[in-house]
Amino acid sequence: MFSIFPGVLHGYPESHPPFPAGKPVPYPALQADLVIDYGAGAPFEEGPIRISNIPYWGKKKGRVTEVRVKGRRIFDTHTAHPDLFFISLGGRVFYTDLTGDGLKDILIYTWLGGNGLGAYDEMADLLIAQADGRFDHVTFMAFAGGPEDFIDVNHDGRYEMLWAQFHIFKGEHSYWVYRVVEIDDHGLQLNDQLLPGFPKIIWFTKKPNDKPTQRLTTAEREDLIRQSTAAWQGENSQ
Ligand SMILES: [Ca+2]
Repeated sequence: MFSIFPGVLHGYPESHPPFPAGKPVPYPALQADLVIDYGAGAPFEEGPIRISNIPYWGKKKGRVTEVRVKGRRIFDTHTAHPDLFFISLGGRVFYTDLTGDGLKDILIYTWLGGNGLGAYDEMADLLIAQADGRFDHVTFMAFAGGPEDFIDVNHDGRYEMLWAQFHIFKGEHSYWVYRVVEIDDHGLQLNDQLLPGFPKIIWFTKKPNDKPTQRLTTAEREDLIRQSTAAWQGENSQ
């Protein structure tokens, strides 16, 4: 899990979690193998799949995560995000079945730098395995993303993602906004109805807090959720 303080790397904010703090999350949690870790150079291979981190050519900074299937490059982070790559310091890759079809998917987090909280903004690329051996690619922004963000909220063997976002609202107070994202065979979509109590909005305080805020009026809450939805639609390609 993640804390807003430097040193711990991933997951939703441990200090402001969307579930009661200090207790197990009450839903099946994703088990995911970390097969590439930031600067690590060793490639991962399984069957026809090869995943590697290689230095960003022409620059001293940054690494490219590359995925090949039967030797053919099907994805690399530099081509997928050329405008962002000058600030990237590489990524982490998890190899796991998110959709419950028995085929392992590839989840790539590329670090884009802190956001002022001493925290981590990341570009996430999800390659969803298809029965014919291809992968469908979707992109989303993650705040300190990691496997902890994935739980099976409706116990159907297919994981959902808790999407965490940090909003400064009306220039006064800051809030964590948690949304539920459904993962189907080809992409991602917001579906808060899957989990009672979501969207969940938690006031950012200096001390840990897991309680949904009571500070917002209904109109303010709806406004904040609209901003969150716009951010999801603006930052994600499918
Ligand atoms: Ca599910």
